[in-house]
Amino acid sequence: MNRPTVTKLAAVVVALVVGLGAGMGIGYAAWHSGSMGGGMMGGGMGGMMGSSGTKSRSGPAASSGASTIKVTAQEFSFSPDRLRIKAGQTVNIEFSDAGSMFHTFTVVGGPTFNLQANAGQSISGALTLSQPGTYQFICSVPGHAQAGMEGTIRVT
Ligand SMILES: [Cu+2]
Repeated sequence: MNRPTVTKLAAVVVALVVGLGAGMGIGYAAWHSGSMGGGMMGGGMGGMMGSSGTKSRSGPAASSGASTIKVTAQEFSFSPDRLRIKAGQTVNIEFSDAGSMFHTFTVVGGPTFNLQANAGQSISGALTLSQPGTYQFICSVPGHAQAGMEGTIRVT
């Protein structure tokens, strides 16, 4: 995941080219039906989503009374990209897509937690990480994490 910038750019170009070709339909279907929870995203790496997809959530709905962490996505970064929460504490992640493409906020290696939004949309979900450690979150659109849409959640 942590490649030099030049390689990241190359990866985006490759993803774009592949996405414009045969990858579109297959990648979209694989990504949509695949299980996001276990780790990386199954077989969807070939496609590019463009602006497709709709606002949706996998994981608990926002919890009233929990504190809110706002995370904004754009091409190709998250802001902030370093989050910190307490183990076992439920926080609402308010994910806003301020870019011009479809993006997701997807926790890797933790409980299933995925927020996705088109440009201009925002959506919230309740996130609870009970085990201390450092978790990664990414945009699961193929190529986006490699382009810089990744961050960490420190749980202490
Ligand atoms: Cu993205």
